[in-house]
Amino acid sequence: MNRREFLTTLAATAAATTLPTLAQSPAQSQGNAQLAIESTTGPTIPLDFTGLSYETAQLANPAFFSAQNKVLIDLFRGLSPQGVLRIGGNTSEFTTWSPTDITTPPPFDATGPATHAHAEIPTTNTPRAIKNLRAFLDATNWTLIYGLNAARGTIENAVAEAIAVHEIIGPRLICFQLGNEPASWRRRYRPATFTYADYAKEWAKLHDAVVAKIPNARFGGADDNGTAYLTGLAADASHYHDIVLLTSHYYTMGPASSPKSTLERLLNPDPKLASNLATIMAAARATHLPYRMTEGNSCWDGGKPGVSDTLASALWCADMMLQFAQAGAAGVNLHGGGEGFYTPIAGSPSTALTTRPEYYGIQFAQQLTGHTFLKTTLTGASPRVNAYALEQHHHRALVVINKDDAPLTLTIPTRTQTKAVRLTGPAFDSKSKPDYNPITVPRTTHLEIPARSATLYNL
Ligand code: BDP
Repeated sequence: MNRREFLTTLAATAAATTLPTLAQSPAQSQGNAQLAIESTTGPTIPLDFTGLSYETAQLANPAFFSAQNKVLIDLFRGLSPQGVLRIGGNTSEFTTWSPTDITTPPPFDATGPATHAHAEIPTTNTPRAIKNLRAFLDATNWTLIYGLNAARGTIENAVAEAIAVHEIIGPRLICFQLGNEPASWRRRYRPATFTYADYAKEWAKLHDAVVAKIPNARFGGADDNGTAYLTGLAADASHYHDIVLLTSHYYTMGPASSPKSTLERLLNPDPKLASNLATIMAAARATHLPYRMTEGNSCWDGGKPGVSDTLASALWCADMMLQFAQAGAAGVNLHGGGEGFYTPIAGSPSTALTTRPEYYGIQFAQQLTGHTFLKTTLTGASPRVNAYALEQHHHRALVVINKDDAPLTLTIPTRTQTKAVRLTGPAFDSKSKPDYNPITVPRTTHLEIPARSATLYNL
C-alpha cells in the first residue's frame, strides 16, 4: 500500500467508525435539523444528464439494442426522454470488428458487468449490431458514447469499426473513447511500468489513425477510475481540438468480495468523493470541457447481492447523481446489463427484462434535470442525510434524501406546497420495487422526513 492509499484507507476507516451504523441507529428520530437556502445559484442539470452504460460484448447479440426490443426501449424512455448510452467496459478490449455480418447465433441474449475473468471472452461487433443500435437510439431518443478496443486489438480494426460507427450512428454519436480504464492495463495487457505517459502515446496514435479517416471524429476520455488519467488527458487536451468530453468512472466500493463492501458503507458518505470531484471539475473548468461520469455503480466486480440490488442502492444512486450534478458534472452513466447485481435493468429479451430498485433511484434524480442548484446549508442532521434546493422557471424544488434508518424533522425557510413525490421502502435490504409515488404533504416549514426515503417537495 503506498502512502496515498494508506491515507485514503485511514480516512475511510475514520469515517466508517465515526458514522452511525444500522445497528446503532434505532428507529427513534434523529431530532431536528435546519436547512438554509440562499439565492446563490450553482450548476443547471443538463437535460441529457441521465445515462446507462453497457458492456461492448452486449453488441454480440444484435437483437438486444434494436428497434424490436420494445420492452427495453420503454425502460430506457422511462429513465429519460433524452439520455446517453455508453458502450465500453472491460469487454471492449476483447471485441473484434467484422466488416461483414455473421450468421452464427449470438453467444448469449444479454450480458452483464464484466469482472476481469468474464471479460476475456472474445466477441464480434458487426454492421448489423451497429445499425440495430442506431434504430434503438432513434426509438429511445438517446445518444451514444462508443468505446473502441485500444488495449488488445489492432489499430486497423479499431479504425474500421470507428468508420462504421461514425457513419451509421451519425448525429447520435457524441464521441469515441479509446480503451477502457487504461490504468488497469498495467500488468494485465502492458508491463508493470505502464503509466499515463505511455497511454498518451498510444492514445495519440489511435486518435491520429481515426482522424486520418474521419476528420470530424470527436473524442472523450480517459474513461478511467480516480482522477490521474483524466487530469493527464485534460493537460494534453490543448493539443487536440476534437476532445469534447472529459470522463471517468466511479465505483463507491469494491471489490464485491471485500468484507468492506457493505450496505452500511453504501449508505455512509464516500470520504473521497468530494475531493475527487473537486479535482475533476477543476480540470474541466481549466479545459472548458464538460465532464461526464461514463461508468459507475455501487460496487465493482459485478456488484454485491443484498447491497447493489436493494432499496439502499436506489437511495444511494439518487443521492450520488445529485452530488455529481451539484459539482457540475454533465451526466452520469450507471453501468449494468444482464443479471449483474448492480444493473438497473436486469434480464434478457428472451426471458424478461425487469427493473431493479436502482432503476427508480435514477428516475428520482432524473426529475431534477433542467433545474438549477441553489446554495444550501444543512445543520443538525445525520451524515446520511442530504438536502438539495433547486429552481426552474422560478419554481423551487427541495430534495431531501435520508439514507438513515431514523426519521428526522427538518425546518426549512418557506412552506412547502402540498404535492410531493417520495421514494421509500420497508427495509434497506428490500429487493422489491420501492414505493415511489406522488404524495400529499401538509403546507409547513417543519417537514417530517421518514427513514429510508428520498422526497421531492415543491416550495
Ligand atoms: C469496471 C469495468 C467493467 C466492469 C466493472 C465491474 O470497466 O467492465 O463491469 O468494473 O467490475 O472496472 O463490475
